[in-house]
This record gives sequence, C-alpha cells and structure tokens, in this order.
Amino acid sequence: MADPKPLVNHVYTADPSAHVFNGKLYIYPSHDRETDIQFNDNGDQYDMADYHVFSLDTVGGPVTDHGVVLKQEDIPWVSKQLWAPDAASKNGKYYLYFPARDKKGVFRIGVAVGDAPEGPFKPEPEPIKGSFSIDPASFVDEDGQGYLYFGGIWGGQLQCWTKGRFEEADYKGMEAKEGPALCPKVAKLTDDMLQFEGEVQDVRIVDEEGNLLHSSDHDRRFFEAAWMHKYNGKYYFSYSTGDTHYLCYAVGDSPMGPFTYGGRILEPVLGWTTHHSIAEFEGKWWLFYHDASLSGGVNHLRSVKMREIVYDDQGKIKLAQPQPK
Ligand code: FUB
Repeated sequence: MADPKPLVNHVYTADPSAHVFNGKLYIYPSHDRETDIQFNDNGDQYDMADYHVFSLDTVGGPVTDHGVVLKQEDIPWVSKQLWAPDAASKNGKYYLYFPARDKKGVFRIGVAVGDAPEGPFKPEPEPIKGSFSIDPASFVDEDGQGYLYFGGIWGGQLQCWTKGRFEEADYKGMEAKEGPALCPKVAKLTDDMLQFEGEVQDVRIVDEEGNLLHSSDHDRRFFEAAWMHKYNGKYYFSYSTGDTHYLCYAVGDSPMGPFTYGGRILEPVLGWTTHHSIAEFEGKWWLFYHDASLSGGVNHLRSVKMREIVYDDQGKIKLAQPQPK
C-alpha cells in the first residue's frame, strides 16, 4: 500500500495537532527548519523558532497555510526550541499551548491567545505556573472542563522533575531504569484556560492486570507526544514510545485516568520521532502524524500526513484499509 503524501510541501512540518473548529479542520504543527546543529539525544537539532497554522475545508482539498501565527522573538520568557504545540477553544477564544526552553534552558509550557482558530496568537508574558517538560495536549471535555496533558523523557526533561523541582543532575539518566516507567502528566485548566487548576498529576498507564507499565517495557511505556480524544464515552490517551518508534493508546473512564494499555496505532515511520493527533472530521476518524519522507529521511525535517482510522466493536483502534492516496 502506498504511503499517503505529505499534506504540506513548501515548509517542513511535524507533531500535527488537529482540531475541527467552526466546521473546518485546523492543524497546529511544529515548523521544522534546517540547522547546522549536531544531532544528539538531547534533541538540539530540533531548533524551531515559529509556528504556522494550516486548514482544510474538506479531506483531500487544498491546504491553506495561514502563515506565521507566533514567533520566538515575541515570547519574553523563551530562549529557544518551540516544540510540539496544541490548540483549544473555549468561550469564543482560541488558545495555542507550546513548549520551549526558558532563559535557563529548562522546558516550560506557554500559552498564547487569539480571536480566531488561524490566529494570530498573543503570548502570555510568563509560562504557565507549575508547568514543565514538553508536548502539551489540550482537551476540553463535554462539560467545558479543560485539561492539559504533557511530558517527554530524554531531551524533554521529564526525568529531571521526579523530586517536584528541576534537578539538572537527573538529566543524564534519561528515564527510569527500574520500577514503573515515568508517567506523563495532566492538570486541569482554569476556566480562562491560562493556568493550571490544582495539582499536576500522573497519567497512569497500566497493563491488563492494573500494574503501571514497567520502565523496561520500551515497546509500550510513555516517551512523549501525549494526545487525548474521546470516543463512545471512553477517554483515549495516546502517545509515542520514542526509542521504539510506536504510536500507542490506552483507554480509561475518566480524563484523569488510569488508562489501560490498548495497543498500537502506527508502526515506525521514516525518521526517529513519531508524533500524532486524532480527530473526527466529515464523519470519519483521522490520525495525523509525521514522517521524514519529504526530506529523504532527515530526522528533524519532517512532514505532516493523515490516514483514516477505524474502531472495532471492542473500541480498539485500527488503521483503515485501504488508505486514501
Ligand atoms: O518536534 C520536536 C519534538 O520531537 C517533539 O516535541 C517531540 O514530540 C518529537 O516529535
């Protein structure tokens, strides 16, 4: 089966967060750029400096590039690396959540506010209080409560926060080496969507016996790229396994978890990273993801694609066959 084509060819795009706003499909990706920075496990080569927003009126139709909607030089607390963003809408406003390194080199999560899904977005002057690590994914439940999921190990620094404060010395360990794997995080959002309400909590991903996934279980444990969607009243938490390059999901009865491991959504793609989102549009469910095919396999020069997914009668996710070209 032929791989789908990139949705965007004129710039490199990655980490696509897709949402349907006002009947249109909007994609909020990272904007990859060329760099001379040496590749390393820290991810320094992922040196992005702004965000574009893209939209589609219909699946298979033209993709509109709405241009730069937020850039590094306009965010007072950021030093570098605008990584994977996400967007949300509530009370007629639009919110762009993004991770970046602060002036001390510590990843934090910021939020920028706009009046339209295509931006532009005005950043808050400080990161969200109590935020850390990378890959924010927002979710607004049917009752209007907003949630922010986040976290990423290795270059995403999640392993530096096990004592509740940033410990640089813990960076080199990259992740837990024994016992349960490090958990991604979730916090409720305040009604204005700008701050955390209450404590940051662990997102517990458990196996069929209810045990937290083990740190040695690299085929299933959380690495980065959190995403939340709701299907048939169940909450689906999906994520990347990083060094084993799978997209997986786990299912729960509450947005705060726990989530029971459910299986794989996507096998490894060309390029080291894999990162996705899931959204319903035009009566079908879609997986948005990236690979490095447009750059001929350069890990940090990626391109966004989409494929249809379906659910079986147990609610298990599968890629639809055949896929649209
Ligand atoms: O795009 C930079 C980083 O690469 C993201 O934050 C990770 O999820 C990985 O895709």
